[in-house]
Amino acid sequence: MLIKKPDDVRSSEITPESVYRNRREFLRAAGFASVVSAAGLGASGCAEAEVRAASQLGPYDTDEEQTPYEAVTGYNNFYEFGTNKDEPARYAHTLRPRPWTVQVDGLVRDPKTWDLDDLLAGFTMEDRVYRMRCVEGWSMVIPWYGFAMADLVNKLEPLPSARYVRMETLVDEEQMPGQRRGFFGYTLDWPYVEGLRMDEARNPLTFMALGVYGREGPNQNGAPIRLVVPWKYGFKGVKSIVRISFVGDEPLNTWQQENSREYGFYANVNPDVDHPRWSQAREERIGELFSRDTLMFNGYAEHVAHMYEGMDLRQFY
Ligand SMILES: Nc1nc2c(c(=O)[nH]1)N[C@H]1C(S)=C(S)[C@@H](COP(=O)(O)O)O[C@H]1N2
Ligand SMILES: [Mo]
Repeated sequence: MLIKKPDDVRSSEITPESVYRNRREFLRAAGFASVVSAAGLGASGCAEAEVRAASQLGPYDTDEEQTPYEAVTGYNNFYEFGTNKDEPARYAHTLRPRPWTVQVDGLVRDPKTWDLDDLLAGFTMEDRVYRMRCVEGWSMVIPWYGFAMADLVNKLEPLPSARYVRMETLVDEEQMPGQRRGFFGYTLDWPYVEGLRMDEARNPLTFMALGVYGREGPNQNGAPIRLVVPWKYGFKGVKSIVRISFVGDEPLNTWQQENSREYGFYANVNPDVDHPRWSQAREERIGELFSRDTLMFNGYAEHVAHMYEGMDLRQFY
């Protein structure tokens, strides 16, 4: 699909840096509610970069209004840079997305450590506009830039005994200040880990994103490479991946390890199964005034429901 990249935008459409910075300060000071209203202003034509999709959506793209660039890149979860939504945008500049290596190991034909650019060689980059739903109850529509995870799986040739794929984020206190114990008061057990069943990893919707809005980066969205699984809650989308392991057993993910009563392996978006602290029936779409119903599998049931036939989704949450 076609996306108007920041490069192509007429200069009169672009927010001056100072206005942009002030908007950031404003978002930072006032938190979630103002992200919503600021995004609303953007949508109604306030001067800011109109980096939006043009026509020609592909078969997996949603035609819903895309969340403005500054909310996509200014309101993030990335605990390696702090637990507040504005902190990744403030601190992620210390991450160095190149040179970057990805260790590939486990049940795979050729276990080895790849330079990222060699790993990416031969893939065709594309844009995918997906609904994204965080378990905390907010959602966005994000135009991701990257390639199908199925292409990566095919290139790496897992053995038939591989039933799951496990992915890890970088551990480096120097690049990721949130990993310093006590720096932000609260830390996870690093590295951040996520996993998928092999059929989920090969599903045509599953995407490896290098960036958003038609280009690589920015760091706070998981540069240089992160997972995107639009029918699962946001936390499945492990960022800044340095290791991909093909394994036989279901991997324990970070949030399961943190609190297995609240977070499971599957994490499929399901309005009928509530998180112990948050109802999942409705969601706040960033940029909209009124909440909306959350859809089964985040609206992607036609592409993914068959993978879970016969499974009790209350048990496998
Ligand atoms: N390494 C790492 N990956 C992560 C997280 C994190 O804290 N660390 N947060 C997750 C959560 S909870 C969400 S909602 C998404 C947010 O992605 P975005 O900031 O690009 O919208 O990233 C996921 N990936
Ligand atoms: Mo999330």
